[in-house]
Formats: sequence, structure tokens, C-alpha cells
Amino acid sequence: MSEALERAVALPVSDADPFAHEVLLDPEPLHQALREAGPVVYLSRYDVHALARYEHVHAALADWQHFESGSGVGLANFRHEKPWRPPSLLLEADPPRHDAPRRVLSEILAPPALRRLRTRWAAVAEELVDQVLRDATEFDAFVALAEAFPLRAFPDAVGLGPDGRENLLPYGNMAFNAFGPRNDLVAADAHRVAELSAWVNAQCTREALSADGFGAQIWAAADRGDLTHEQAPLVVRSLLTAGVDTTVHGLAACLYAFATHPSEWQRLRERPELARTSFDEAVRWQSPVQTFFRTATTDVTVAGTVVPRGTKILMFLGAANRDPGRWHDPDRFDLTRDPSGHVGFGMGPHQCVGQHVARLEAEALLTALARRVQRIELTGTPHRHPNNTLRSWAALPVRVQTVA
Ligand code: QZP
Repeated sequence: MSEALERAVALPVSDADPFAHEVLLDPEPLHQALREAGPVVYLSRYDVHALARYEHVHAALADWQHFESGSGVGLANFRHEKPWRPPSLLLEADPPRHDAPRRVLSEILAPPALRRLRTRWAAVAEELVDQVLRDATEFDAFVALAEAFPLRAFPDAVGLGPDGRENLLPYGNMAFNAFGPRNDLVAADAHRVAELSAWVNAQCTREALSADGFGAQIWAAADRGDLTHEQAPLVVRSLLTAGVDTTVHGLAACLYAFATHPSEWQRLRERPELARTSFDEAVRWQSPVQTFFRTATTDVTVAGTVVPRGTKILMFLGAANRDPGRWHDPDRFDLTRDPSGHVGFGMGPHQCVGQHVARLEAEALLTALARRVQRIELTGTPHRHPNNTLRSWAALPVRVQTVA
């Protein structure tokens, strides 16, 4: 038998369902099984290939020529199935079409452009933390902090009006479910697709946006000719889709990490400049964005396995971020490690364009908390909320001891 055939025969097959509730709520056992099964695993239930090892996830995300996004980064192949909404100009496009919107947004969301938000968000965080700690020492940290802070900071920064902001999280929950199969989670949201989409689309017009936010800056880029005026509302839509639930569950990951690792909380309190690193370590450790897909543009060989052209490939970010081949003691949340290189924000040309915004939010909230809170501990079982893409939360009951 030729070497190539031998390898082809060896392609491991799994009938596991990565989108089943019990897996979404506790994904690590499947991640370990997939990493150990081989560099590429065929998922028979969905007729897709899966990558779960760091090396191969990283390489495939960097190789946009062979692993495209333009066919959609969910299970649905846009070349055969009508997308549930007009495709994103950023997420669901490849170079060169991807490049202009990406350039515009990456400048608007770059660290120098965010400087003016730093003091503002520090004040928003202090006010929120003050309010929460004034009311109680036991509370749901998911609702009171992880949800509340981004909702106070981000929509204002985009320039949204005051009405309808309660639609942001449900819209995101729906959009992130839509990357998965059409399972019960998608069905549960189906009755709100039209209403939520109409609200979000209405917020993307120039008239709906204040003059000083990210949204207005996107429209200004269109006026300069860096984008077309047809593209501008879709780029605003990307902010509203990708910018809220991700940070909410990323902050929840931080709070969960600290509530279960008291020594790391003390370390952060002693060295508050670790706030950003601790956010990245929490993103590595929990991977708020668990998975998305790419599509093979040609027959492409991964570690000796030919992935046929047109095949969807499921990237397990969460599995890569805990690959013992890449990380020492990967299951440990550890502020002494260097988490850089994690793929929790993706990798390559599509790597999260909003990551500096997310880090700034985390820095503001964690810094304010670290100043006021000596101890944070769970008082009950944290509850997760199943979502086809996000490792999301429903409740994080905690008790805190404040600084005297
Ligand atoms: C969602 C968009 C992890 C990604 C799938 C997050 C995401 C990024 C961009 C958009 C939506 O452009 O709408």
C-alpha cells in the first residue's frame, strides 16, 4: 500500500455532535478525544472535517487561500444555501473584497484611536462596581458585571441611540447560533429573526448613529471613498453582531476564572497591570468563541490527509487553546504564563479586529474590581447557556469581600 493511501485509510471518523447541548455545556472531553484521534477527524454527522490541534488550527486560519471564509464560516455553505442575512463584508469575505472594510475598521478600532475611551471606560467601570458593591456582597456576577459593563460601555462608543438596546444580546445569541447546524437552538430563536434583524439594520443607518462614535467613523470613511455608501451599514452591523456577546462572555470567563482561582486574584490585585494578560489567559482557557468553519478552496492536504475541495472544516479554537502539545499544563488558568499566540481571537487576516476594544473593556472592569474586592468566590453552581458558537453563561453567583 502506498504511503498516501495508508494515511487516507487512517482518517479517523467521529459521530460525535459538537453542537449537542451536553457537549456545548462541557466541551473538553470531546476536544481531548478529537486532538488525540488525529490531526484531522471526519465528523460523519455533519460531513465536515475537524481540526482540534493547535498546530493545524493555527496553520489553517493563517492560510486563507486554501481555507476560505467567503462560503460562510458556519456549517451552511453559502454557495449552496441562502444565508440567513446578507453576508458580512468582513467575516464572510476573502481578500481582496475583505481588505477595504477590514482596513477601515482596524483603523477605527486600533489602540491609538481607543485612547480617548480609556478614561471614560475606567469611570464607567468604577461607577458600576460602586453601584453593585453598595447594594450587596452576594450577587450574580454574570448579570451585574459581565453583561452590565459592556452594555454600558460599547453601545455608547458605537453611537447607538437609547432605544432597543435590550435587543443586542438576543441578536448576538441568534447570530452565533446561526453558525451551527439548524438545531433546536436555532429553532428557539426563529420567531425573532425578522424583528431583531430589522432593529439591528435600522441602527446601522447614518441617521441612527451619533456624530462621535465608531458608527459615524465608518460613515465618514465611506464619505472619504475608503468604502462605498452601500458597504457602510453592513460594517456597522459587524460591530453590533460581533461586539457585544463576545465581550460579555469573555468577561464572564475572567470572573469565573478568578472566582475559582483565588491565588490568581491576589496576583492581579498585587499587580493590576496584569489585567490585560489575565483577560487573554481567560480567553485562552475558556475560548468564548469555541468554533467556526472554513471551506477548502481546493483539495488541500493537512498532515497527509486530503481534504476535498468544497468541504467545510470545523476549527476547534477551544481545543487548540488547550492543546498540551502547545501549552504547558493547559487546563490551568495561570497568570504567570504567556498566553500570546492563543487562537481565541482567531489568527491570520481575519483575526478579531475588535480585540483591542475587548481588552480595554476587560482592563477597565478588572482594574476597578481589583481595587475594591479582596476576595471573590462562588456561592453556587455557575450556569451556562448553550449556544452553537459561544461558550456562554447564564448565571455566576458570587460572594465578594470588599476592601475595608
Ligand atoms: C461575528 C460580522 C467569532 C466570529 C464569528 C465573530 C463575528 C465576527 C464578525 C461578525 C460576526 O462581521 O458580522
